[in-house]
Parts: sequence; C-alpha cells; structure tokens
Amino acid sequence: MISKTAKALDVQALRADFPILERVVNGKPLVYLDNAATTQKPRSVIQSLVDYYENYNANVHRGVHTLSMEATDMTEAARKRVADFINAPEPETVIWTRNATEGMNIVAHSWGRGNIEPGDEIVTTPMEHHSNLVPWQEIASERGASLRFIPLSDDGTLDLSDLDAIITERTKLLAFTHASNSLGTINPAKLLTEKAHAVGATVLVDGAQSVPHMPVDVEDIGCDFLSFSGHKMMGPTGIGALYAKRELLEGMEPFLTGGEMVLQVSYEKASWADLPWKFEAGTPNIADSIGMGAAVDYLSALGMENVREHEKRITEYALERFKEIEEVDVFGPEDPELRGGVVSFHNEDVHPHDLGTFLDQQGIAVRTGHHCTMPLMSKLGVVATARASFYVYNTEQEIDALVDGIKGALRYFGNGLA
Ligand code: 7TS
Repeated sequence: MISKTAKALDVQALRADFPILERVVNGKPLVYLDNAATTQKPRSVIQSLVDYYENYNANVHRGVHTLSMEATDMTEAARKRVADFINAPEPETVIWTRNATEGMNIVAHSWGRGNIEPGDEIVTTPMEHHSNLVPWQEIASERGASLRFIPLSDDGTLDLSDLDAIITERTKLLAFTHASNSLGTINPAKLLTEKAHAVGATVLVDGAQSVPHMPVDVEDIGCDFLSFSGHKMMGPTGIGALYAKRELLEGMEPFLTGGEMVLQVSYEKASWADLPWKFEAGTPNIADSIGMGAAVDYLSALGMENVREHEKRITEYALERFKEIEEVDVFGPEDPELRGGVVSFHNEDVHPHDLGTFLDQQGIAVRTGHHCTMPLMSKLGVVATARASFYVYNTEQEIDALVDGIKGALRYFGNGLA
C-alpha cells in the first residue's frame, strides 16, 4: 500500500548530496548496501562539523565568551531539533549519548538498578541486538530478576498470540527493538507499549533501526524510553540520543558523575543539575551533536513518510528479485508493510564471508556475520547471514547489481547455478 501523503523522492538528485557515493571501489562504482551498520553523510552534515571547528569551536555551558555561547546555542538548538523529530514534548527529555547502546545502558544502570527487584520479569524479544539484551542479562542477574521472550513466528514477526501470558503483573520492563537489524521486521510498538502499560510495566524501545527510516512519534507510541544513534541516520559517529519521560528521568540517579552534571558541590557531597544535564557528565560531544541536528534537518526536508515509502519500494523490489535465486534463503516477513529496508540472506554452500568478499570485488558493500544478534542466528539455524540494508539513496539499479553479484558468486563458488 502506498501512503497517500508520501511523494516520490528524486533519488538521483539527492545522491549528489552524498560525496562518498561518487567513489569507485575495486574499479566499480560503489554500491553501498550496509546502511543498517552505518549510513553515509550528506554534505550539509559534513559541513556543519567543519563550520563548528573553523568558526566557533569552544566548550559549552561554562563560558561567557562569544564562541562558548555560540557553541552552547547550537548544541541546544540541535537537541531541540532531535526532540521535535521524534515529537518529544520538551527538549529536556532528550539526553545526548554516544550511541543507541549507551542509551540502553543508561536505562539499565540508572533506571534498572533503582527499580528492578528480585522476582521481577524483564520481557524482551528473540530478535534484539546484543545492546538491548546483554545489559538486561546483567541487570537481571544482579537484581535477581529473570528474562522472558515473546516468541518468534516462522515468518520473522513476533507471535503475539499468547502475549497476555508473557506480559503480566510480574513484568517490570518491556524492552524491544522497533525494527530488527537482522530480519527487517517492524514490531507493533504502540500495541506492545499499551499491553505493557496495562500491567504497570515500563517500556524501552530500541529505535536504532526505526528512527532513521520512518516517522517515529514518542507521544503516539507512548513509550517511556527511546534510544537511537546519530550515525545510522546520516549523522556523525559518537553521538546518539535517549528520550525518556520527564518523571522517569527525575526519579533516576545519574549514570556518570563529575563535571557539567552538578548543581552544588562541597568536599562531602554534591547535588545534581537540572535535566537534561544531570545525565551529561563531562564535556559533551559538541561537534557531533550539531552534526546530528544537521542530519535531522536533512531528513525532515525529505519527509520521513517519503523516506519510508522509498525504502518500502526498494525492499519490495529486492524481495521480488531475490525470488529469482532459489538457492538463497531470505529471512524476515514477506509483507513490505511489516518490514524495513533490511534483507538478510543465506546460501548453504557459500559462506556469507566469501559471498561478501566476492560482492566487494564488484564494489558492492554488504555486511556478513551475526549482526550482533547471535541468539537469533542460532534460532534461524545459521551461524551468519549476508545482509543488504537500504537507505534513501539506493536505487533499483543497485539492487540489480546486488542480484547479479550474488548469481556470480554462486557460479564462482560452483554450486551448479548456470
Ligand atoms: N539496536 C539495533 C537494532 C541495531 O541495529 C544496532 C546497531 C544497535 C542497537 C546499536 O547501535 P550502536 O550505534 O550503539 O552501535 N546495529 C548494527 C548493525 O546491524 N551492524 O552494525 C551495527
């Protein structure tokens, strides 16, 4: 179904905004299909970093001089733009982090330690990235709580048929990924949040693969926490954001302590600064927060409905073309409404690393491995997959190059494909 409000993006025109897409790799034009790992950056984002370092590089929040005030205004304006992008009610509810992983760890250490009690249950899914699984394993074992998993259906969606038996009065937290980096599955965030809230549980959404690719509205979903990374949405590495409801942040102890996050300090004790700085100890990543603001501007100008629509189309095209290669198993839901632009695939005769190396010779960048979802790989019965993941600048011609490349690899490694 094509959204009524979406309009087709001029992909050729927007490709010109990404200098790296001009690159030649191994004698071939770069076909960049590793966007779930990190995305490419438009010139406006790169320029925002250069602009900061060339014109107003200074530390923030502690200076009365012009450069410091300019840097402070720019990083706080970027926070406001990130907050608006996810429809957070106020910028103070958005904390700068290093990445999605750090956001999840803030929730685990600051909220988890203060709230999870012996006997509590933490409900999650079998498709979590390690960064939304391992912190919960740690907190569960420290606090005497246990993990429960919503089962996975054969089509790669969550099996919600027995949800009321899994999310119960014992559930203290529901932590799930909005979109899977290995299967592509988009989970029903609002419905899951409502179920969890109905039993009084708190909800953490891992937005690492959703915020960059579709409209995400924290007020509509109703979640308590949402964590995501700048580098997966055209921004720089080393910057991310954690959204949380104000009352939760106010009730949480800081994750890190030191400079910038204090109000009053004596030799004996300290009191904490207001939100959001209570959670931002030390000199923050000023340049990259401004870069993340520039990325949000770029995406907002494209329109997230349009971004989603383009990726849905490309994914549908890719799934259609993959049907030509019978030797290859494709994981995840078939319905493009239920999946993002991630296609993981596997052939039992060709190791994914060999396939990835062969594709690299054609200038095609895909990721191979377990994608930081090792338990999911064993559930799927493989040790690794190859994965193509798309973004707004990918074209049908690039999917054609991928499919031709896979066919070439199967021929090369000699499993009988003509
Ligand atoms: N959650 C999901 C769903 C992810 O896909 C990733 C990164 C993370 C969390 C962690 O993000 P980070 O920025 O903190 O590292 N996923 C991938 C990937 O699929 N390939 O490389 C990184």
